[in-house]
This record gives sequence, structure tokens and C-alpha cells, in this order.
Amino acid sequence: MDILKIDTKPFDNQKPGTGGLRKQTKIFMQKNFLENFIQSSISVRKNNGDKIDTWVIGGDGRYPGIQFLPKIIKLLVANGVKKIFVVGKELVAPTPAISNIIRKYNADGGFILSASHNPGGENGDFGIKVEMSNGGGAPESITNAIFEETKKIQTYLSLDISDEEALSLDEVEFLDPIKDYADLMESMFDFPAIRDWFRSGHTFRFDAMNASTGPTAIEIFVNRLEAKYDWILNAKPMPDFGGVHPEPNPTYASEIYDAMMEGVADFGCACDGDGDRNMILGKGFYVIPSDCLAVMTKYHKLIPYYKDGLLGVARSIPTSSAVDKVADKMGINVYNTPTGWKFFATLLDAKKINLCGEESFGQGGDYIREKDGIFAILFWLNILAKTGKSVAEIVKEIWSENGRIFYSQYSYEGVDKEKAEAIWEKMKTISIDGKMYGKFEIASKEVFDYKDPVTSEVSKAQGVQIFTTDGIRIFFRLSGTGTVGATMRLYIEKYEDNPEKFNLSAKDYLKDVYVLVDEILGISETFGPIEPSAVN
Ligand code: VG1
Ligand code: CO
Repeated sequence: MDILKIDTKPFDNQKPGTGGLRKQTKIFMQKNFLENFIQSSISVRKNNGDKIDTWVIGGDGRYPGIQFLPKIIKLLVANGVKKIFVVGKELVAPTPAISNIIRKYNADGGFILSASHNPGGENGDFGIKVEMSNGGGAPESITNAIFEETKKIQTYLSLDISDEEALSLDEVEFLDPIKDYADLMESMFDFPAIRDWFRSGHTFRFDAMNASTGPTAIEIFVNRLEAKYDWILNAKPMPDFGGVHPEPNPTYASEIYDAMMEGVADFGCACDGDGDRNMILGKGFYVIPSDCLAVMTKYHKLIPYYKDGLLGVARSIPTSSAVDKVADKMGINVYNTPTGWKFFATLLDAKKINLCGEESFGQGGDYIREKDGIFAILFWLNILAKTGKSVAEIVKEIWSENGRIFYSQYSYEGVDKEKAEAIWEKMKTISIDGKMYGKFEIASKEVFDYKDPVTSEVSKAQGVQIFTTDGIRIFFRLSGTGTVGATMRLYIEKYEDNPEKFNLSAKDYLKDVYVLVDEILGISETFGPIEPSAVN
């Protein structure tokens, strides 16, 4: 087999963001765009002196992953990779199942062809998550080096064979990840108890949003747990997700959200495009992800896998502090990390934590290095089955024990980049300590820099945090997963201990705070009349 050295020119826009490189599909389709990024990623690992013998390629099934597959195989083999596990014939698998394969087969790294919760198809987005040998996303030291490499790349390697021949190379093995993943879940959770819960008449809905989790959900919930087949909605993976925006939140997963608010089942849930996110719904009750992490922490001993207790838990800093209240009472350490699952990976590797979560509909544990939607759903089913309580009862009990943390995350998606960056720069530098905004006084404002407690790697300016004297916390950052313009993310929380207020909606309770944030950041002043596009 001849190795080809193919000339190319650098692109200047291949900086990986929060979860890998994400671009509009049409940008990824440009000649050599894919190859440049893959070659740069491999070169960095080689230059680091890392082994690159075994590699995993997976994806959430989005267009044009399957067309890209042979090109990636040729490039990897030409670079010296000896064994490539391709996850799923059609390249459709949840990210957590792929993380599990990387770990199980001791791969040196992997590529997940996914733009996660972003819409797919020709007019949607495509992406590549760069995975390390621990089954987690590459840390910033690697992604920064990849970006540097993409700015100077001149050639990439390939093989002088057809795409078809690439798929049947001796180095390539196709794996079905579902059994391995379902077995793993069955080894962690109390499946007999969950089966009994279904048998005793409880009802369930799972929305796969036409994306990667459908077949895995059918294996786990229907085949192993005896849920009804028609409880699994939108289960057939489609390359464009049937045009839906596969992001499980009340805005984009409104079909299941509305049905659950009308009380269609006892428990409802949804996963995102690549299956690492989840949304949890009770009968007429929506659980915010921050509260989910608190619930999981409180009830962890009901899960066979966690019966010996937790080493520690972690939350990303924009996530609400609901989990801190629970963990403090139980004597469990809580770590705060910047946004992005890769920051949990070092803590998981060092056995400082074994459960973690983000406000962005993601929780997970130490058995893999990616967040995991189906894991979170099984965690809940396990709790419901063992306690016999409803979703709403479980959450409300935590509020009455600890007080309620009212929390809201809202985003201005795809806004003018220059204007958003100007706000970001302003917020990093202004000093507003002691300043009054109407009835609110600012206690402090700080830029959040993070030093990894395990590797000592420093990640600067991961967000701006503002506290008011009456205990409101505001967090502001720019998204690293959007592909058009910029996306501003805002997170607000306020602690309330008056039970009479617990039944208010977060939107009502925090209505003055939205106005305060607008004033501090100057959002309407900059953009004119503007509404956030997603409020959770
Ligand atoms: C968003 C979320 C973040 C999450 C990331 C990847 O990032 O806020 O919490 O880790 O998506 O999620 P950003 O930079 O847009 O805020 V996914 O489901 O890609 O893997
Ligand atoms: Co995702």
C-alpha cells in the first residue's frame, strides 16, 4: 500500500471549543478541512510521544460522518495506526458508549463525529470530539497544540486506495457498542427493582430526538427492563435528526416536555444528539439539571454501583450550588470546575470524585470519561423504584430540607460576534464592586481562572462571576460550541429558605434579576430589544 503525502493549506478557523471542533456542515465539506484537522490532531499526539497504535472512530450518525469515515481511516493507517475500531456499522452510537469502547479496548485515542446537541444535516452543524486514551475529551494543552498545528499544516498522509478498500482493510474492525454498554449499565443499576416498578404499572416516555440513543434505549428500557416499545419516541436515528434541534431542554424538546406537563406518564426523559445529555421530567414537573445532581448525590447509596459511597462530587461553576447543600450534610467534598466535561476527567482519573454534573443537562460518573444521558435516566429510575416516591416529591423534599436554590440559565444564541465579545471584554475589566443597580448592590465581581487540582494546568478567564449583597450569584461566559456568530450564556441563582415561596416558578422568582443582568452587562443597550432564545 503506497502512502501518499498530500499538499494542503492551513485553515485559520480550526480552534476546538468546549466539546471539540464544531462548524457548519458546509464548512466541514470544504476540500481538506476534515483531513487537516485529523492530521493535526494525530501529529500532536505523535509529537507528544504518545502511542497511537489503536484508535476508535464513532459518531452520532449525523451527515456526513459515514462519508468521512474512509478518509479518516486512510489518514490514520498512513500515520501508523495499527488497529481501528469503528463503532456501529452506520457510525451511530451515543458518546458514552463510545467512551466505554475506548476504555474497554485500551485505545490510545478516538474521534467522535458529532456536533452533540447542535442541529444536523447539510444546513446544520458537524463536529469532531477528540478523545484521549481515558475515553474523555482532550484537555486544553492538547487542543491548543492542535490549533497551533492547524495553522501551519502543509501536508497530510493518506493511502493510495479507494474508499471501499479502506473500509475492508485488515486494520479495521466494526464493533456494535450496544451490548457492552447495556451490560455495563446493568452491572451498575438495580435492574430487577426497575423492572418491578414498570410491572407494577408505572409509565415512562423516552425521547431519542431521532438521534443516536434510540437503538440503545430500546435494548435497555424495552428488552432488558420491560418498558413498552411505544414509550420510546423518535427512536430511529436519522442523519439530519429529521430536522429537529436535538437538544433536550424545554425549548427544543417541547414535544415530550409538553406531554409530560399534561401528565402523560410518571417519568419522562430525553437525550441529545450524541446521547451525553438528558432532560428529566416528572408528571407535570420539570427537574432542572442542577437539582438532578443534588438528587443523585442524596440517593447515591440506592445505586448498587455507588453503595460504598462517594469519593467526592464535582459541578461546573455555572451549575447551581444545590448539590453543595446536600453534599455538605453528607460530608462529601464538592469540586468546582470550568464548563466542559474534560475538566472532570482529571478529577475522575485521580479518584477524587466519582459523580459529577453540569447545568447543561449532563451528569455522569467515573466508569467512563464522558457525560451520559442514559446513565442519568437509569439513576432516576433506580431512585424512583427504590423509594416509591414521585419525581416531584423527591425534588420538593430536597427543597424543604435545604431550602430551594432558584436557578435559571438562559442564552442569546447566534448574536453579533463583535458586540458579544465587546461585552465579554468589558465584563472582564470593569470594576463594579459596591455599585448600586436599582435596589441591588454589587458585593463583588471576579474573573474565574481555574487551576486543575490534579495537573496544575491553568485555564484562564472561564467566566465572570458577580455576587450581590443579598446573595444573588450571576455567572456570564461566551459559549464554545456555537457555530454562527456568538452565543452569550447567563446563569443566575438565588437561595431561598421561605417554604411559602418554593412553588413559584424560577422565571417569576428571578424576574428582577433578569433586569439586573441586562443592566450590568448592557445587553439591550448593545443589541436593542432582544429576547434570549433558550431559557431553562
Ligand atoms: C455547552 C454547555 C457545556 C457542555 C458543552 C458540551 O458548552 O454549556 O456545559 O459541556 O456544551 O456539551 P458551551 O460552551 O456552548 O456553553 V455536548 O452535549 O457537546 O457534548
Ligand atoms: Co452532547
